[in-house]
Amino acid sequence: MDFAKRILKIREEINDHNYHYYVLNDPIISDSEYDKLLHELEELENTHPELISPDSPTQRIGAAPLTEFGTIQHTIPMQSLANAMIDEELIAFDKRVQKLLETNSNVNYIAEPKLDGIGVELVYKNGVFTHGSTRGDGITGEDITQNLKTLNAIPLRLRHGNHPIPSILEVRGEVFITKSGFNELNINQEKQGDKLFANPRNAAAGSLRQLDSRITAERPLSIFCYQPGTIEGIAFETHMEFLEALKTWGIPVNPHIKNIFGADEILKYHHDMESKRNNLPYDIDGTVYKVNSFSLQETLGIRSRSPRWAIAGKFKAQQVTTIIKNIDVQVGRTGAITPVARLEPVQVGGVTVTNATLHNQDEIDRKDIRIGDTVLVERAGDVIPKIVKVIIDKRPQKTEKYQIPGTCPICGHKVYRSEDKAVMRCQNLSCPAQIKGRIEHFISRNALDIDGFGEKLVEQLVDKKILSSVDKIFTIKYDDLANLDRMADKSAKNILSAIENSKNTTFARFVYGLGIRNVGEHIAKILEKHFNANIHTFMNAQRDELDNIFEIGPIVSKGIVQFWKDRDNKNVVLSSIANGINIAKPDLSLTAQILEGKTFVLTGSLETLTRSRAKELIQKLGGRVSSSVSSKTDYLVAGPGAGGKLKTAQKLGIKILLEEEFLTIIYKINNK
Ligand code: D41
Repeated sequence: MDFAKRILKIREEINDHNYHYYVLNDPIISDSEYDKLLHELEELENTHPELISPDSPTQRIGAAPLTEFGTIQHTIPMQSLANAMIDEELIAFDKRVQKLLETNSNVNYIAEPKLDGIGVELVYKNGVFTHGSTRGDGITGEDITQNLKTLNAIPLRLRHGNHPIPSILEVRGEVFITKSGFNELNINQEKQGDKLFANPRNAAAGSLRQLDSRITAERPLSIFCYQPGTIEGIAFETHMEFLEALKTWGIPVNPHIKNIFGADEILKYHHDMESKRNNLPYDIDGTVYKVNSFSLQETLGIRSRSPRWAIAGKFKAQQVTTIIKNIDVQVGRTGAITPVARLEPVQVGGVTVTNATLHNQDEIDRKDIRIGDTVLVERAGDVIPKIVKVIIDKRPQKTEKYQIPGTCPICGHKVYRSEDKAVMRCQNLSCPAQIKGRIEHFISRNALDIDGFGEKLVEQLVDKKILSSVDKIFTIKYDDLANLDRMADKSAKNILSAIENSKNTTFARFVYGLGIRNVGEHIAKILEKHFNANIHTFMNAQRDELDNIFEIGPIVSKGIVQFWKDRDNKNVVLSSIANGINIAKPDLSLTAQILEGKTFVLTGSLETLTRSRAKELIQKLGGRVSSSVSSKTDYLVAGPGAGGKLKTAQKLGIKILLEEEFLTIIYKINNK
């Protein structure tokens, strides 16, 4: 058999099936048959790696994870859309277009559903997909080529239809997740103990933002394209011709797009789509109307950031009334207390809602929400709807104003309200609702940095009640670990030795690890200096002393005092010390504040230092480390793989240091 021929044949078949599925919306084989073809191709390519080509369907997945996204300039800015909230504004849009075009006849528009997804741009050079980016600020987007390649809906090579292949094709579209794909994704997230997505749009955004495209590949993403960018090698007269050409090239276009004339048909399309919206397999939040003729589009032009030839008609948020059966209080992983209304189940926009978030006490007071009230709820794309207002006429007799309890519903400790925010918080280090998150933070890289102690291990140890607070980490015994599922003798010993090593730590790491509200790494370092690494004086510090520390404001100091008011938090620290935590005095040889006032950004990979160690060194020398480059940056330390940040720094004329140069500075100071 001729392997080369067979490989080409299967690739073509797979591409054909993608075309039938995503463009024609009419699949001709089952998912399992499709998988079989892909599998056969993989095997053939494995045995003949010299025949692999970059546009083979097997090459969608498996690219190495990135450390950050690069940036891509859009050759033509991605504009915004003006919005019409009510019918009259759609009519006014059509009147304006007629007036500007000096015509009384019905204008030809293309009507499109407005997908609630993530705007992207795809670039094809001579028919080959080369780049893909997010919308960003419309001028510069993030380079998400690797992630977009994983979408079967995006052809890696354009099909030869009845239009020639342009030498350059930039096309814009909306990446989305279907409602059913979203539900399945959330079921999986829940199974794995991961955070649930609030709506399909967030799920699509989160999936496209993965640095590891192998995660993106597992998400049920799809795309519909709707707008040209730069096109070279072929010209179109109308928007509809362009959309038709996209389909012949194998690029998906929404099947509900329609050719229409005049304001009456705009309104009819808008109302039709609004009534269909709940039956569509994906979320739409309105409709879009574009003047069909490209030359008329040009005549109309652009005003500030949106074209005069297009408008979006927004749907009204979907509202219904129901009754609040009860109000519960939930404690998040960071201790935030959120009141949740339990509703009489009701259908809104095709989904059943049973809960609504009440945000905080201020929101409850402002709307005077009470148990037993009949309320108007609104679903704006989110699964968790909002309460718009109380229908006061329907309020039963003898209701009471609702007040969030003053103690945590999980651990019973007092809850606090931060000065700047309306949110109440439980600050108990050992609150069962927060303990997993607190432990994960405590052992994380920039805190105690315990190697090999992953999320799954924390989960098992908390569930088995071996860990009920962070100090218990230091009393873990070999048997505690060895008895866990899939724990090898060697791993158990490694973890114990990592725990042992972590006991020699610094004040700043330890205090940061405690997760005191608003005490990040930088503040922890300031506290270390001020208290000369004495944790006991820190635990007993009063408001006025903290307030007087330079760079520490009232919100931070209030949070600290509240944290230590809880005796159990002090006990956790004392027990950690009793179990061997040793807090080192700051390293005086490095305290020359030679980098005082200098801001550093680190990018790319460093070869002799870990990022957190580099950060520590800079901070010890009085410098600051920031995560993004701006005109305030003094130095960019760039290692291999540096991308967007390096470019920005070069543009801004910021001093760039290679790792070696950076180390020389540190080394010199260290030897003074
Ligand atoms: O479906 C959409 N979300 C959609 C968005 C669409 N069908 N067409 C669009 N057309 C444009 C113009 C006319 C400005 C090129 C858009 C958007 N813009 C858009 N979406 C978000 C910002 C801009």
